[in-house]
Amino acid sequence: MKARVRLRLSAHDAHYGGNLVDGARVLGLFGDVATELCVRSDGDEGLFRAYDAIEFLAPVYAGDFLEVEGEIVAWGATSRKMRFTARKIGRALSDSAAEMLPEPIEVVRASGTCVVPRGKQRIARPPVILTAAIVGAETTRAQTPHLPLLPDQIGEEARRCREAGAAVIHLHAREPDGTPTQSRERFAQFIDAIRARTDVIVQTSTGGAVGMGIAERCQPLELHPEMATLNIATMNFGDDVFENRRGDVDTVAGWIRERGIVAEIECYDLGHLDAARALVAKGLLASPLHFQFVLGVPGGVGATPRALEAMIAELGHGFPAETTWAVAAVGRHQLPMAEVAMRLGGHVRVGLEDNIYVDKGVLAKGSWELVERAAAFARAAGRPIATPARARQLLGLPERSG
Ligand code: KMH
Ligand code: ZN
Repeated sequence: MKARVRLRLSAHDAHYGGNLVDGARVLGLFGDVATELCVRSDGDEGLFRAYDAIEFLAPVYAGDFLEVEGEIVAWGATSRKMRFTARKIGRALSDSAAEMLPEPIEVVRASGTCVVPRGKQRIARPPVILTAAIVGAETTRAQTPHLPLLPDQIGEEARRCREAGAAVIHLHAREPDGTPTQSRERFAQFIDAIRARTDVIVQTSTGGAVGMGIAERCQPLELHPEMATLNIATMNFGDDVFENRRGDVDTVAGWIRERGIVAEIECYDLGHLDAARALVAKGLLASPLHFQFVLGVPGGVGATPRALEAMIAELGHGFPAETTWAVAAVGRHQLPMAEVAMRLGGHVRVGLEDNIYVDKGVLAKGSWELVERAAAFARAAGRPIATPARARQLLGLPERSG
């Protein structure tokens, strides 16, 4: 969420010799922008609690035109962390001459926190969609005895995840001995077991396991699931190569689209957003778009807030405004990055596919335990947890009866 003011500083604003404007004047403008952000986010003016950084980068003079921008970059239950920048976009010359600058000059940069007490929050925070990735293709029973493999185990795991707050189940299939499979029949059994117990959205994988062919991977699409993943580029995947050739990606996107299935676009790196942009341009992806930022796969982008912010920033260029995004971080990054995503306004995926530990050295007793943890983060960030029905609305899926 952003807010912006543009204004011209007058002779009244000059405080020091040589027509120099004091830095406090610009901080006052940051305060105005912060107030607008609080009004937009919470329907309340809020209170500015503290700056944690302020940098004065270039002098400001009477006669300068400033553009001041602020953005909420993280949300707590009552805190709104903000980033500000003031840029000089024009200036007075001599006599009545003036010019607009060909390139803005950044004059002040800051970050700080505003607080809106709970009782004054008049606008509800957006709900968070929790996805549980309960099976995967790589996690093994040798790593964790809690991995579900049989239809009844899958159905029970999905039910427990739903109880813990999950609205979506990201689904892979396995043979009873744990071998990954994309068999249509196996998926049908798993989906039936889930449907018999709960109303979650089932999102089938078209990624399968590394080494599988595209046709093999796409068998679950024949079952017309509500959602399916779309993997967007070839990459190293640990010691393996996860092959997603451009022509194949186009084909899979076309199959998903022609069946009316909602795609979840899996992006493991910054450049994958460019690949997605190209698919939008070709008409192979339709709005509303939903992205999964998979962070921390060896071969993809690292699981850091910095990387995530760069990926979110890409969504502001050439993608529809209603685009949604989620984070699935792998291994020990799963829960910390889930919390970051929640505070940045995103959705979250957790589960044994990506991480088997709930605490350092403590195995999660199931994906549901990781969902419980993610749900607690959501509550701490003041975000309601989307039911499957609400998630269907947010993701542009038709309502489902029964
Ligand atoms: N098993 C990974 C190689 C997806 O589900 O679409 C790919 C994967 C992605 O899990
Ligand atoms: Zn997967």
